[in-house]
Amino acid sequence: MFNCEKNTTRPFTVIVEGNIGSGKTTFLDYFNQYENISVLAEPLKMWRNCNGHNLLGLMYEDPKKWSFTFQSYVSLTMVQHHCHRSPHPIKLMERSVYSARYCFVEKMKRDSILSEPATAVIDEHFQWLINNPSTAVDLVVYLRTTPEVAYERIIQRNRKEEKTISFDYLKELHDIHEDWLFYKNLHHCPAPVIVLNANLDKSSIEEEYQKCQSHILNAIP
Ligand code: DCP
Repeated sequence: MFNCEKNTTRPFTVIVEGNIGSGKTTFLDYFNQYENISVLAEPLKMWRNCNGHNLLGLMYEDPKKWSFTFQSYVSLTMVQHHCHRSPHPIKLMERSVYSARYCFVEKMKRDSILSEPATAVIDEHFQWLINNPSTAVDLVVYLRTTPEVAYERIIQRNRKEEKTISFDYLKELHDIHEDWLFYKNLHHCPAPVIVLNANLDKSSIEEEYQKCQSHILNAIP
């Protein structure tokens, strides 16, 4: 068993989930204003530069060749965040080992992008991880968008690696997020889920955030 928080009290841990382009970064930026919250944004920088290699870019360029490498690295960086010793009583994480397996690896498995043996290795690793206390979470915030809105945002932000993302890919990833966190008929939810309407634009989204703000801020007396 590994337990990175050994001898410390585990912070109230919130994972922020939602399709690509659903607004996770904006959500985290908003909660950054609170002094008692540690905000851990996704380690995109690391994914774009693992000892000089842009693994995110490689994964989109040649998914069959690089998806296993990329998802292995995603898993490592997510575990690092799960294990992060928060100086604050509340920790907010962008994504988790759960969405890596239940959404992205799931999609790659369905599309035969990942071979059965590669998926078997990922699954053994994942099962071991989630049986350890460090990956426990207390709340899931699901930023729910339509795939149309998420797609439009991806086009607008124009990340060079993401140019090959098709609407169909995003729609299927959306359906997987929905089945996992909204309909709850795919895999298990690691904690209670709060669903927010993340289709709203920046001018009105903060009002929507209020729906989960007290759950998060009042989690620790
Ligand atoms: N990604 C992936 N596999 C994962 C996690 C992410 O292939 N296990 C990819 C999908 C995106 C990029 O990494 O190309 C970042 O996706 P996220 O949805 O995690 O983050 P965003 O930057 O899209 O978040 P948002 O726009 O909601 O702020």
